[in-house]
Amino acid sequence: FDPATKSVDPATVEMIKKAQAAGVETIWDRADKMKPCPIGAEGACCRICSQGPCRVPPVKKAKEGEEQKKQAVGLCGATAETIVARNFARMVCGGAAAHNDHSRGVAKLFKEVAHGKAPGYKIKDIRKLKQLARDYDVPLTEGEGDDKKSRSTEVIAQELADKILVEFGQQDGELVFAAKRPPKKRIELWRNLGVMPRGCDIEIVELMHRTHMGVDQEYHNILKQCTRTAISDGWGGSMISTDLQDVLFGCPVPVSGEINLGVLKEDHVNIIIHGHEPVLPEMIYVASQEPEIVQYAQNKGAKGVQLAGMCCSANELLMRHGIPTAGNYLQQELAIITGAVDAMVVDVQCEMQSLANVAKCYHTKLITTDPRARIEGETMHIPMDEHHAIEIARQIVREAIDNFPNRRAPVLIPDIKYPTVVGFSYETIQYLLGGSIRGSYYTLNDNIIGGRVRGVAGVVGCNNCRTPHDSAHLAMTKELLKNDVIVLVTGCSAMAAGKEGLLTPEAAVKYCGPGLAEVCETVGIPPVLHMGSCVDNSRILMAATACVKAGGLGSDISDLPAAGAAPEWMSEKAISIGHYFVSSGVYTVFGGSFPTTGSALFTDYLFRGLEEELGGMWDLELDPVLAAKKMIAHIDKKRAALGI
Ligand code: BF8
Ligand code: SF4
Repeated sequence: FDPATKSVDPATVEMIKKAQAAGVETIWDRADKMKPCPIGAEGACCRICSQGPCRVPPVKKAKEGEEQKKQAVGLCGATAETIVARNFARMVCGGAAAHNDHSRGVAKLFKEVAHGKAPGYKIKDIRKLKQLARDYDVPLTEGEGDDKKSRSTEVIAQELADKILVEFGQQDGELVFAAKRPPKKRIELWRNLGVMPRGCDIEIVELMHRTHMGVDQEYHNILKQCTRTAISDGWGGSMISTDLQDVLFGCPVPVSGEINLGVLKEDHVNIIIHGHEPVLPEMIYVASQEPEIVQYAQNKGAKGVQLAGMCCSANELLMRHGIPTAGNYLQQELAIITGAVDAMVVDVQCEMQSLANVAKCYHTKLITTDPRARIEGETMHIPMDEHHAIEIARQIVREAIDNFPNRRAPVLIPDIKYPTVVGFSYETIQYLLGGSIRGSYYTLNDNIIGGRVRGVAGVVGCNNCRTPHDSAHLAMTKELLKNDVIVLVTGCSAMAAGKEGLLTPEAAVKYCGPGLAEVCETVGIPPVLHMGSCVDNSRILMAATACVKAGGLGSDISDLPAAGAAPEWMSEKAISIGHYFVSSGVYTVFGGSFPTTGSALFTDYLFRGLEEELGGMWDLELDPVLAAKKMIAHIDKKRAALGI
């Protein structure tokens, strides 16, 4: 195959060529050989019991004179609707479980830090800690009258940690953020529909149960529990991780950085931090800067230690420390193929098993760090333990340094990187907008009402090797900008934007319509705002809520001139995220393929039926520019309803 057809990113194309020349297999080689099963791709294959797999692909309408074929059902009688809905539900489960389990780890670390049992970590953002304490009804003061005094940070954090940890295993009641943070109307809607989540784990377990053989076999009812589960992700686990990570590691503020494989340095020890949880990477960052470590690297002939991120760990490190990003999901094998990576450190999620093989072709040490995620053929496993995190981090960095003299393949680092300005947390946007009338998001609303900004779009999610790498993110984002729609990005989409130079204030003049360009220039922001990793999609929920609360744009998220998209999605997490956006009232369009097309009825329910219930709905559009146009049409529909 021609590498130029696989990506619009020149650094990626250059490295695929290098891989081909060296005979190293990458995901694109495998994709060429393996075509997806068409029945499975539509969600129309049930394999949840051993009487199957039962395949129930849609039947074509008979031509005149032909006999109409009957739609197949599973051996147990399960209809296409039930089978497709169950498969969709289990994707929501997988995605929500990934986020909520990540979150649990952060909450447990937070408790250890609060008790002073995790050396090296500390509570960095006291303001945000206090905000959380207010949400969870943890008092900030004690005593009465003249005896009233502030409680210590530690005491507040200890009580807060216990209250948050309870939410993971909570059996009934309501998740605090879901019941307190969204607009009032949304909270009432969820309560009336019976989809307010009770806890972070219970919704996933119940949905797994209900999609077991012979349980819930009515697709509306299955979807209802999907909604509850997805909300427990977006307004539960994901939001808890974002907030606690900010408390522990600092709430992001604007910071500049660089992105693409060109951030690797031939004369430095290069360490790629790949995965999702910032807990250990924060310590690796500290260790890599220690004078003894730098000296150790120099003793081995390197000029220093270069950390670079990959996937969502990259977003976490870039947003908080300006550590450069090597690339997004589809670039993970390619980073090793540069021949310059001395260690790739992985934890959980989105790590290809093929990394072990690629690493073997080079000198790279593939170091797994999470007992939940081992990779056959890994070079070594150094398990994270928050009580000894700094020592573990030092050990990892030393392993990389020790490996520097072992480089053997010719090193080729593409000379391609782009500057970025990132760090747009919900709080930072509020600060930058700065207006004092009715809360500062009113400044944004004012620009939307005045028409300079037509609307807001979230463009998020993965890369997918079935779509030319980054192409859909970029085509969609540029179409939105041209039409004065401001774009919020996270995950691999944010990195695609960064590599194209869209995360710079200069991009405003180059890509935006006149209204949006003027607003960005006045405020001094890029037209595409990097809000973080995939758990940080919760920041987008908070920004949307702030727009509603600032006034002038209706009374619920579903009233906003806003839309969401994941044009290159691939993971179950993306489905859970998509569904919590839909459940929060957002029109959400995916690209590539959609895993429910095996049932026209169920798909129609997701794409049209849900609008009436939730105010948000799903869509599928393969052409990213057309998808952007659909988002703009939705934005215009909402503007018309608001009379603006
Ligand atoms: O959580 S966008 S490919 S890296 S799943 Fe994975 Fe998708 Fe990238 Fe981050 Ni999110
Ligand atoms: Fe087939 Fe029903 Fe078993 Fe699914 S649950 S595999 S449809 S018999």
